[in-house]
Amino acid sequence: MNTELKDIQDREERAIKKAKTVKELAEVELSLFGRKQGLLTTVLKSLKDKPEHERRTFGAQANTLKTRLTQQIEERRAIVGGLEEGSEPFDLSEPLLPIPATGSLHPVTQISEELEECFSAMGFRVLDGPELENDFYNFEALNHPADHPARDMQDTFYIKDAPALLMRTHTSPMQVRALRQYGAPLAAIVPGRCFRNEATDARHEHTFHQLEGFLVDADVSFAHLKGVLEAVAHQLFGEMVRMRLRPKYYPFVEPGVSGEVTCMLCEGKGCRVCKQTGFLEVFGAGLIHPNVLRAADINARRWSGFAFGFGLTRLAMLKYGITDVRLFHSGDSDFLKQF
Ligand code: FA5
Repeated sequence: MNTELKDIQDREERAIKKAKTVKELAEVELSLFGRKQGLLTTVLKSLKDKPEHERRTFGAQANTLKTRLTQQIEERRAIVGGLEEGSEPFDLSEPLLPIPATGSLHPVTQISEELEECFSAMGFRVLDGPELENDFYNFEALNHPADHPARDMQDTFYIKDAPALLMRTHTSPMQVRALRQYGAPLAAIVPGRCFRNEATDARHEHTFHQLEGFLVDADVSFAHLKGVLEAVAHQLFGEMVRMRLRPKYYPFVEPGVSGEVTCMLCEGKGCRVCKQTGFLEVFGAGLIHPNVLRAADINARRWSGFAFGFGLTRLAMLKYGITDVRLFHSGDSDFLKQF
């Protein structure tokens, strides 16, 4: 390489490496390629004065150098480009700043875990069941034959081209599935997601969580059911909470009740959420209908049982003072950060 070009290469490569900011780099670039006084511009302009035999080699070398230096400037600009003027280049060995606090469990998961612990201590096993159910387990086996008007109380989402499949409307199908699998005696709870075709409001969502519980044994009575539910209500909300049971029709229990606890949002005074009653319905319950035991291949003369279904989402509303159920699935991080 021509010595003049070699000198420019060595000196300018050092200048490019030394540049710590975009501004310094722009100065090097200008000194090299500036239109009027740029070093390489002047060299290339001087080509025409060179003798014919030198012009070709010198021109080729000068152009190669121009490409090489332009490329190095671009590479250096990518490195220093993101940095503030005057700041040091990125130091990979620098220790990390403290990482902001990680997330927390969703309030429904928290209440579900609390209940799982409470029921496990009473000897219930914890089971899981399918969210995509079939008509038999969701309705038929639970004493809702086809065309039974009680099906209208739980409309849901059906699967196109598979009319027997539906999104489960409650966790009760697991009563039959579990009894078929494990037989009697059995005590189990099943927390899980349920779906209903609802006109949503402050208390109703199309997707919500329930926690099913059932116990099948010899001579199970309504008193056992009441005792277990009261123990759970006190564990969750304290000894002061009042629970009331009112008759309610469910085809799969006989007798059936709706269970309500003091509305914590208004402390029993009456509000929008409890519809001014001072109580909020949080579960359905009753003694398991013999037809359900038979559908689960259990001898209904020998065994009896109780079952209940808690609205987990409603419990979380009560416990944490949440006034609108639609917040749970809103994805609002300000809401979630509070738990
Ligand atoms: C049932 O779903 C019955 N499977 C419960 C049951 C189990 C009764 C075992 C008897 C024996 P119900 O439709 O009432 O019942 O719902 C139970 C609870 O789920 C309600 O008390 C309520 O807290 C909650 N729930 C029901 N629908 C919704 C909804 N759309 N949004 C939020 N929570 C709901």
